[in-house]
Amino acid sequence: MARRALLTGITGQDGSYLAEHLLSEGYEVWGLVRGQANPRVSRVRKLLQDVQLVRGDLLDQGSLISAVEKVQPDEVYNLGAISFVPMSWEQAELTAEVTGMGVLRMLEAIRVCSGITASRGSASGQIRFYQASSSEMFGQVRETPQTERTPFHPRSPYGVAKAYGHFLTQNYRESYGMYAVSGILFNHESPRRGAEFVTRKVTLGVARIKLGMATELRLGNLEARRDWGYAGDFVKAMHLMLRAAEPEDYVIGTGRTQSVRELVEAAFGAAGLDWERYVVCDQALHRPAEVDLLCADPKKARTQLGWEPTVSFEELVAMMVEADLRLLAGGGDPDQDSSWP
Ligand code: NDP
Ligand code: GDR
Repeated sequence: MARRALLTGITGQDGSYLAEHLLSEGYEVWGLVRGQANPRVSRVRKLLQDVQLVRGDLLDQGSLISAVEKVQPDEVYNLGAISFVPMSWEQAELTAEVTGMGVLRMLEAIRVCSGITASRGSASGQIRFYQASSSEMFGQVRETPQTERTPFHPRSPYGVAKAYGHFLTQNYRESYGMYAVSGILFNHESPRRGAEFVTRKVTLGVARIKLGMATELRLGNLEARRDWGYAGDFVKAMHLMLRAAEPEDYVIGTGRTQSVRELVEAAFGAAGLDWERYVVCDQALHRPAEVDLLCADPKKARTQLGWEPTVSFEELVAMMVEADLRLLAGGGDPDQDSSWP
């Protein structure tokens, strides 16, 4: 029988790539969708015809229990979150509820549906759980590069909520013997990345300027450094983690770090433009507390899971610029567009 996976966050970037990967591995894939008329569902239906949908919300415990009961998954991937860091200062409580408490609700849904208690652990056939943890938990980093053992110092309500979900996942593993793991993923991008994140904002900005649709691009802190990889590579690591013999947490990143300034240079360069003529630095886009530097040490994932990134930073930027030039030249609207490349 095909293994069955339930994904929260199916309408997001990672949900789409992970669903494609699991389908290619012969899985039956279910996606949790919220809202009575969620506009992003049509995008999922168009791209992923073989994914089945079930209604539910990370804010609603009963809906998660119903979804797990209905789907009877072998694996649950919790990708759903409020994931845009600046929004977590504006709506800190909602971020705590969705990004933090949502993890508790999903773990409880699995525990209740599996009949697991403190005295009665789960036997074979248990549901395996993946939590989308984040390098934002490292925040003001204590060492570089960051490993599975680097202490956390989150710098945003988002990072704090992710740290809660991370420790809770470890705690359910230790308390109940659940197969529950966290992937501490560094930034990963693609032509399906939300337009609010800096890589996509830059590649869309480049495409608009190149096509004569804009004359400038306003950005915040150009000095921040990130370890940027390709989302299509990173979702494969999620799956490898859930298929490993032992439940363990892993850092997933490329091991290279670039500044936002270098990202901008690469993206404008890929379109034959000089970035200094177009980029405007806007103090209003700086964050109340910044994460200055992230760089992964993915050695554990390489040695234990055999995972390696396949797309370089330069290839990723070129891929995104090309996709956005195609999208906008074809009359597509990145905010409305229902066709994902
Ligand atoms: P996106 O922002 O693209 O997707 C977020 C998803 O969460 C959407 O499908 C959204 O659904 C869903 N969601 C939001 N609120 C709720 C809710 N109340 N109940 C159920 N679902 C909800 O994120 P990514 O795909 O980029 O990231 C996936 C996960 O990985 C997130 O948890 C993110 O925090 C984490 N992460 C991402 C990294 C990255 O670089 N991309 C790095 C490290 C961690 P809807 O359409 O209904 O809004
Ligand atoms: P991040 O991604 O906060 O790392 O979180 P984002 O792309 O938003 O920011 C990266 C860096 O770029 C700087 N920056 C800008 N950022 C945005 N969005 N817009 C701008 O105009 C701009 N100018 C400069 C930021 O200050 C920051 O330093 C992402 C999300 O996917 C999280 O959910 C995930 O957990 C982490 O990556 C790992």
